[in-house]
Amino acid sequence: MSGNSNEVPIANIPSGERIEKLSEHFYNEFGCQPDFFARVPGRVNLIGEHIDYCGYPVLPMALEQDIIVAAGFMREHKINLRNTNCKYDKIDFEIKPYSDMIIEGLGSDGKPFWYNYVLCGIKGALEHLDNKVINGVKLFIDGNIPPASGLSSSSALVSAVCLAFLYAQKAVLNKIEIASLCAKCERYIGTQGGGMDQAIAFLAEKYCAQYITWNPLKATKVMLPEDASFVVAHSLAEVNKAATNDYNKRVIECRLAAKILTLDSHIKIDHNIVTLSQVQKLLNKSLEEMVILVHNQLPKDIYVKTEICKMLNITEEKMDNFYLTPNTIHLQEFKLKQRALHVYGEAIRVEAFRGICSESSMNGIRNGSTNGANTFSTDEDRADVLSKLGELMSKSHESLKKLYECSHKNLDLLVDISKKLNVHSRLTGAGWGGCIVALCPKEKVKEYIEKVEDEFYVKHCKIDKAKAKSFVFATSPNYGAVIYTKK
Ligand code: ADP
Ligand code: NG1
Ligand code: MG
Repeated sequence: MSGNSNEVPIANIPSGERIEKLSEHFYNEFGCQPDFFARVPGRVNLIGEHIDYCGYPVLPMALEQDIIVAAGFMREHKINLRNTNCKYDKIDFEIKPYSDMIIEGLGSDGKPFWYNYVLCGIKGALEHLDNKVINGVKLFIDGNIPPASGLSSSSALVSAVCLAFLYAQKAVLNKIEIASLCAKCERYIGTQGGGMDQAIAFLAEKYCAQYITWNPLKATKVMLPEDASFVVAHSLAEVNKAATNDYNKRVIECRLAAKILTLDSHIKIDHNIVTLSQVQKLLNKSLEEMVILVHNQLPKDIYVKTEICKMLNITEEKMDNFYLTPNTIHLQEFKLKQRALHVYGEAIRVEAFRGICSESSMNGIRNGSTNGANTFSTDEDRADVLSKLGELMSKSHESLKKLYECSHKNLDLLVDISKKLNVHSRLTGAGWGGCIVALCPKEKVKEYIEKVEDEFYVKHCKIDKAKAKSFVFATSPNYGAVIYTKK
């Protein structure tokens, strides 16, 4: 690896079947070898769901699964785009100024075209470059992150393309800058994401999760207990987040709750308040006090649009133009109490999770571990740490299911099956389908996976055992984004 540790690392092209096959695809299509590769991983969020866009810290780690883009320079200012998976159409386009790039359109399946995620990455790069392009690019994409499953395949795609395009223009960006740029440009797909996926994509490190904080963006290592293993299991329900308004509706509900919570504060209304964390700061209250405040100030289960406008002293037109997104403008009812209670509760759980990890890591060092990974003096200590972390994950799932209403019956079933096996788990990513992440003692992983295969995939989903194996896997923290090139 080379370069400053703040910059995206540049490494030699690794050998291996995946890169060789991708190069072969590239050669067969374009008649030349790729000049370089950009690799960006997917992620699993351990805890801190739906709170990044409220300004609260989250705790994800990078997966081994990734998007790899093989890239070749081209003199014409064009992009030739291909994918190793033939379900994703070939497409070529001219590079236009970013302000002329309109990213829209849904396929017959109601989802955005796959190349719209690519265009998001290109548009973001062009904006950063102020449209100064040196090279066109041939791009061949190869991905193995289960798509539309809460493991951040979309952000890996947007980020890998943005990184490849910037590298082709010889732009040097540090990890923080490019993570922020990618978070911003993925919003062109239509969802108001918070930035967690792009942050971990660039700031991840092997062997540890990251505690990610915002404004300014920062990642702090979190050493996980050595005996803990994280298992990801797919609910078999895929959901494209830009195809529905569920995600944006939650973002809006949180923003409206934030506005209303400032009303009674006797502090002059600050019109820049957008997030629930800004309100907490403004009111100078603890997270626990914010929970009480929500119960007092947002007592109703449902707030209607006209009522919210009255409370905020704004017209419906102003609400449409300044508060709502194109896909939420028609909404009449909002659940403000439930969403705000989830956010403050989940922020408390993230702090607790991180605290337990760092305390047990300190104990590990005291007990002679050299790398800060957490080892324990007794089996009881170890079981205690894992069960405390696990309980936080179970509570997170309950809150996402009941207060945030973003679970799915298959996710709930996976969580229940796990619970019966004495394993705590929760949905990970945006939800409404996708995956659970389970915390399992290392020595129980094989048995746990085996049982989940039997109980969920074979018995409930009627899938044969051999196929079931592809839907559940144990994972450990992996590297972030990298450029591979010949040196
Ligand atoms: P996720 O939770 O995986 O990020 P999203 O709904 O945000 O789910 O994004 C999923 C979309 O990303 C897919 O519908 C597809 O358009 C795109 N995508 C993901 N992986 C790939 C890939 N390997 N090649 C092309 N497009 C992909
Ligand atoms: P996924 O499930 O990968 O689409 C989304 C958001 C995150 C975060 C989580 C919920 C994007 C790109 N990602 O992730 O920012 O809010 O949901 O915690 O919008
Ligand atoms: Mg996504």
